[in-house]
Amino acid sequence: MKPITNRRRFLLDSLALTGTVMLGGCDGISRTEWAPKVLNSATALSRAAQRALTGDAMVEEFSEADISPWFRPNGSTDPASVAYRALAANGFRDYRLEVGGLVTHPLSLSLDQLRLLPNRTQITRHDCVEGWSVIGKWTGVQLSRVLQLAQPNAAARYVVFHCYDDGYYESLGLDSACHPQTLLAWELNDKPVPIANGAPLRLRVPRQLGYKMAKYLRRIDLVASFKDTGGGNGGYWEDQGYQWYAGI
Ligand SMILES: Nc1nc2c(c(=O)[nH]1)N[C@H]1C(S)=C(S)[C@@H](COP(=O)(O)O)O[C@H]1N2
Ligand SMILES: [Mo]
Repeated sequence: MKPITNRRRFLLDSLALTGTVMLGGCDGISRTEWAPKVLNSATALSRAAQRALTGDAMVEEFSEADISPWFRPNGSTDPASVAYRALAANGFRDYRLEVGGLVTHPLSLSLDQLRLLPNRTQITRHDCVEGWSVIGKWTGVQLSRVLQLAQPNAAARYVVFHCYDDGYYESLGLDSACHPQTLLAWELNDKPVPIANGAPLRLRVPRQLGYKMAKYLRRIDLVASFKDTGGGNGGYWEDQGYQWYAGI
């Protein structure tokens, strides 16, 4: 057991982790929930087919020897927004992840606070829809842990991820959001996530295609529907016609 230092206690208190009973979050999510009505039937079908085959299965995790020498960056690799440039110039010390929408406890989490939550490290394969794959080692916190703190209310069905490269966004159903391999990651291959790969914090959801894994996370919103976000299809690439679930 690590001693609880004053700093650690301060960070924990400011998360309201002490003296609160954590219920809800991912605990109440039905594992048999049917594909939501907002999906077009082709997407709903492929999602149902995927679930029939894999259920809540974990994707394969690899060994250190399998790690790709270079984790090929794709899409945005250096966001130009004023807000992002300011954060990067200061080594992301002022970074906060905002968690809001349909939650009982909106959160504003520093990287130090996120690191105090239980960590998970996983070596997984990243599959881009363009047809290439890379294997990397990611460390972060399970998204389910953060949702437990925020306490989504009963109307919440989806988690929407907003990014610092303005215009990019993504969404997951609560089932994917609560999967044990779904992480908010701050380390790639034992180092802080490089800017090219989504610094300081990016989503990892290795059962789904690369474009689901939003980089440069700015804000996470719990919503009942994503039809009023962006083009209404649940993500930047989905708005160009790509599948929403995008299972691998
Ligand atoms: N914010 C943001 N997230 C993003 C993208 C992007 O352009 N912006 N590209 C996506 C795509 S298509 C892929 S394959 C992966 C690439 O992650 P990488 O740069 O770490 O390889 O990030 C995804 N997440
Ligand atoms: Mo991709």
